[in-house]
Amino acid sequence: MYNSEHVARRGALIVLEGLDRCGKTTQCGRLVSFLEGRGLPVEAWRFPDRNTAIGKMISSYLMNNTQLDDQTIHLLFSANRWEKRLLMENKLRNGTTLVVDRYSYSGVSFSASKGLDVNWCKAPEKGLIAPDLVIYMDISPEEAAKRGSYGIERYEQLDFQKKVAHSYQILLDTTWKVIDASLSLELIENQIQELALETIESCPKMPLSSLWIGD
Ligand code: DGP
Repeated sequence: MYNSEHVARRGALIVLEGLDRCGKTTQCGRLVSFLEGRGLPVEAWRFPDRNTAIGKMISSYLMNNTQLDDQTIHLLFSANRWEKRLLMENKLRNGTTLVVDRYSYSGVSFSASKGLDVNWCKAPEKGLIAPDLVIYMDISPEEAAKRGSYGIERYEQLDFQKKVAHSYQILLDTTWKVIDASLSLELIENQIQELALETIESCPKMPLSSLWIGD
């Protein structure tokens, strides 16, 4: 007879999303330090993962060193998540919480902003592990752009970021937690900590599930 008490606690899949310069990367780092400080098993992840062979192709594209058509780069970003899916599942099942800087929502939002169909963009993401918590760090594209000049990477342009902001709104659902990314670092950090702790506490009762199956 299946007894849930005998199942080891699993880790939580926590994803931070938002426009370039919204502060995600800083907040991911702070959250990981906070959880480590509490003695919780946690790892910082990010997509794209530029260390793999696919990730290097993506990085070269982002740096404008190679040209690829929109569909091809979309599928490479997706493949970069798929090549990490099994490792991700193993870590979560072994009790490690993963704090992930960008996930499939970036995949769909950035590609849809180039004019690709949203459902076409979602298709290759279907079956990846569904996050337990998606935090959207909400900032206007204009304010994000003021935070320091954009670098040389392909998508770091105000007009394009405006389109990405619009695409995120299409994906946003009631399960997402939206945080005002114009608040102070500390206020944002506190809100994220609270959401993460609640999720880590409650998610072991829920099985891992798949993203966008049935959509
Ligand atoms: P980052 O390493 O988080 O700065 O991301 C690099 C850039 O790539 C950033 O402009 C966001 C974009 N990006 C991240 N994930 C995806 C994705 O899956 N698809 C597309 N098209 N762009 C993405």
